[in-house]
Amino acid sequence: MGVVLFMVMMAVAQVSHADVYKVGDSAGWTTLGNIDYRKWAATKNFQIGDTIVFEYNAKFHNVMRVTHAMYKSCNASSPISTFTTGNDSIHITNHGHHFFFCGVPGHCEAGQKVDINVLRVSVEAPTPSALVSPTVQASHVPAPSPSNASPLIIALRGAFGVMSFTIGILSLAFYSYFN
Ligand SMILES: [Cu+2]
Repeated sequence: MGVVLFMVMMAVAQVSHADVYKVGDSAGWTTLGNIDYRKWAATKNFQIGDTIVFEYNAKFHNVMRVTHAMYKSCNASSPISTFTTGNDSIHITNHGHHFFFCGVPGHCEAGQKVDINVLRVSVEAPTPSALVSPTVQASHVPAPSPSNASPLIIALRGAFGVMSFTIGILSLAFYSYFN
């Protein structure tokens, strides 16, 4: 059962962290406005499962995924992959650094480069309590008697606000039905 619980927890954690990040936010992927993509990336907590979106005018820019060495030297000669649609979604499937720059001559040098670093350890732990107000969790969810609550349910209630809220409602219904 511990394994099942762990898998459920992982699934919930994964789902709740599938965020979409548009590089440069409203400015997008550009050389205009001297956007500091390093600064942009520094404020994000990229996770596996997230999607990175590069939005740009495909006439003037592209996206190349490159190695660290190529990234540092703005060497566009042999990218790992190249994206050219103007609205490229890159799905993050592994930890570590993901280096991207624009392969149009001069653009990387002008700062059109970004390092998407997916940390091995989550900086920001899942905060399900933020989804359900503590008041609801504390006062509206009745504590089930030991007889009708399995350890799994108790564990899930403790671990995840949303789940515990749902389970709480269910046990409340159970409670009023049988009492
Ligand atoms: Cu460019």
